[in-house]
Amino acid sequence: MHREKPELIFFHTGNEHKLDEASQVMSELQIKIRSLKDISSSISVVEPQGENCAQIAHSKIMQVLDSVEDELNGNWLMVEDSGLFIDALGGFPGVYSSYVHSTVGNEGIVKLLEESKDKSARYISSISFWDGERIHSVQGHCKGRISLESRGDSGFGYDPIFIPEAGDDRTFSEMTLLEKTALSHRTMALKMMVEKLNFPSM
Ligand code: ITT
Repeated sequence: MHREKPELIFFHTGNEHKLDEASQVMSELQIKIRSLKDISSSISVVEPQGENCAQIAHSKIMQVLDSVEDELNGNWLMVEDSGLFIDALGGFPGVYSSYVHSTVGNEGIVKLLEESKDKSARYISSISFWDGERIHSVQGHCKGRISLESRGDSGFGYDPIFIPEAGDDRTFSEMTLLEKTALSHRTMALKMMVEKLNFPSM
């Protein structure tokens, strides 16, 4: 299927870092990312429960579309659900990443892993998007490992303790925005979103 490349995509998220990362990645493709809050301030979404990020992202976009489809004027809309999946903890915190981060935080995760030899983990990003006609889903991931020492000031969430496998020994928080987006799960999902519709101009 061939579609025209969109000039603008509205992103429903309460996380400014996700917006910054998506804007940076998509600017290279001449696509603007704008917060959905810019056109609609009263969207009420009940944070969906689900077994995986893809299910959660899908339920979220259905709810958001229900309340804003008329205001989109044919523009695209995206939502993203993401999380950190740690192998030695059976994928925890996974779909609970946001809650776990705001409760026990990075220190709590480090404590759980202190005795474990296996520090491998991955970030997953699931994007559900509306192209004006239908909903599509894509997923990106980024393999890495957990650092027992928290390092760096940039990024957000688990970035101070996440060392991406494709990088050097630095955590995501020790990298610039450009360095993180060159490797991240979110970038992989965003690029798949663009490729999925196989724009003729790309
Ligand atoms: P929205 O749902 O409003 O988009 P959120 O931050 O609540 O924002 P999620 O529900 O998708 O997002 O939760 C994902 C959590 O996983 C996030 O809050 C972080 O704790 C963690 N996470 C996901 N991607 C991350 C990244 O690139 N860097 C650091 N932590 C990340």
